Order: sequence, then C-alpha cells, then structure tokens
Amino acid sequence: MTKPARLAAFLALSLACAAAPALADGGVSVTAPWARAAAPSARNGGAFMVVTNGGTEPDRIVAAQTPIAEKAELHTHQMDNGVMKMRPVDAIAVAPGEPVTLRPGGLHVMLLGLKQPLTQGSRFPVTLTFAKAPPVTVEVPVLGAAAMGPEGAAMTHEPMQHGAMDHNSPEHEAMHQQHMKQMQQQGQ
Ligand SMILES: [Cu+2]
Repeated sequence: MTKPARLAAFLALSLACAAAPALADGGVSVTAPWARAAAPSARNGGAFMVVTNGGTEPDRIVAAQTPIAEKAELHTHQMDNGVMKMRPVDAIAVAPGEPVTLRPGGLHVMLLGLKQPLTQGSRFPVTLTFAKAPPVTVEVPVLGAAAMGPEGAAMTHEPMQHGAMDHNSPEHEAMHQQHMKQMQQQGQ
C-alpha cells in the first residue's frame, strides 16, 4: 500500500470506530408495551412499557403521543392524604442501565380523551419523545381488563407484577421479604 492509501484506510477505520459509540449512546429502547382493555364508554386509559437506556448519558422521557387519544400525558401515582392519586409529571428520568417500568399504580402514559375504545386484541401506536435520544414509536397491544402485564415481561419487585410469578417458591418469598424491608426503610 502507498503511504496516502494507508492513511486513507486508517482515516476510514477511525471514522467507523468513532461512529459506533455515538449510535450506542442514543440506545434507548422501549419493550414490553401493553394496555388494559376498557369499557367502550371509558374516556381515558393507560399505556405501560419498559424503557431502557443502553447509552452512557442520562436521558428523560419528555412527552408521549398517540393518535387514539386527544392527549397523552406522563403520569405518576402519589399518596395524597392516604389516597393514591394520579399526577402529571414533566419528565421521567431514564438512567443508563436502569430500566424504568411504566405500570399500573406507578408511572404510566395517560391517554386522555380516547378516540377509539381499548378493545382486547387491538393495537395502537405510542410515541415517546426523549430529551436526547430520537423518538421511539411502539405498537401497544391491548390485553384483557384484568391483565397484569405482557406474558414473559421482566419480573420486578412491584406487587402489581406478581400475577405472573410463582408465589410459592422460596425465591419469591425471600424476594418479598427483601422488598418489604426496603419499603419500610424507605418509609422512615
Ligand atoms: Cu394517569
């Protein structure tokens, strides 16, 4: 190889290497989306999913959108005088390597003013907008009215997700104890 050719090859390789981490850095993924079926008269609904930041920089979900509702908001649940209430939040932080689970009773995408009913077996798109990463659109399947989450979804310590687990296993019992201890510690 001539000297300029070698230099060109080196430069091409450098550029390729430099591009790879940039792509990985925008690596926000949205998995296990689902919603619960609701009566045709229901005005509002929720969409749930797991958001994972595969990059190295903290990111935030700043907005949600769907064509099936007049408005989509980011909501959380909070205790207010002993009553669990929903409250809009400006953003949901997604730290690298710490998947955030949107679920009933916790953080969720609130669908306000449904334009079509959430019928079991149907699907609808939801687009999440991030502070840094490009927007992600997922197809959200509508599960049964009593669904606790999609089949095979990642297990969490949240009581709402226990429906899919073996409650009699010693592992589950240990996890439950651990979880209760954490809750008590957090409550102090
Ligand atoms: Cu809500």
